[in-house]
Amino acid sequence: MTFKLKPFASLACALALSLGAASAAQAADAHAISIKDAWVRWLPNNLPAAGYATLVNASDKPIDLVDVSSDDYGDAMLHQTVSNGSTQKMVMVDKLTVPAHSQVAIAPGGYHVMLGDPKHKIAPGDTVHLTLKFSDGDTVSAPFAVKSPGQTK
Ligand SMILES: [Cu+2]
Repeated sequence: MTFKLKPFASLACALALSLGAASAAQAADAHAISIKDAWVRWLPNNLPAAGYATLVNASDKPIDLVDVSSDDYGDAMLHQTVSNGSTQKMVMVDKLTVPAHSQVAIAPGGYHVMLGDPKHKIAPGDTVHLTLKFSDGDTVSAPFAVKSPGQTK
């Protein structure tokens, strides 16, 4: 197909390819960070849901998760559950660092993405999308499977 292009077109094409190669290392898996096992624990009565996932950093630099948003929820923010003796509370988290060549679990008992103000009816069995923004400038949108309250992973 390339040989059908006029010479200037194939030159432009080759140039685009070589420019693209510069970012190809970062784009080896499309993103330095990949998102695994993403799910949402749905709660009835319009209670906020909680999003969970494992963030895998394939790069050789630490990368921070710096923002979460969703087209499906008006509110999406990273929280951490912390224990104060016998009580637990949630605190806001500004960023979550995923070490180089490592992974971090956003999992029950630790971190969660608090999801409130659903923009449409959401129920177990649905799929919602969260957009995660990282300190390397990358933005990753991932499907999250909506599960019933009894699910733990
Ligand atoms: Cu929370």
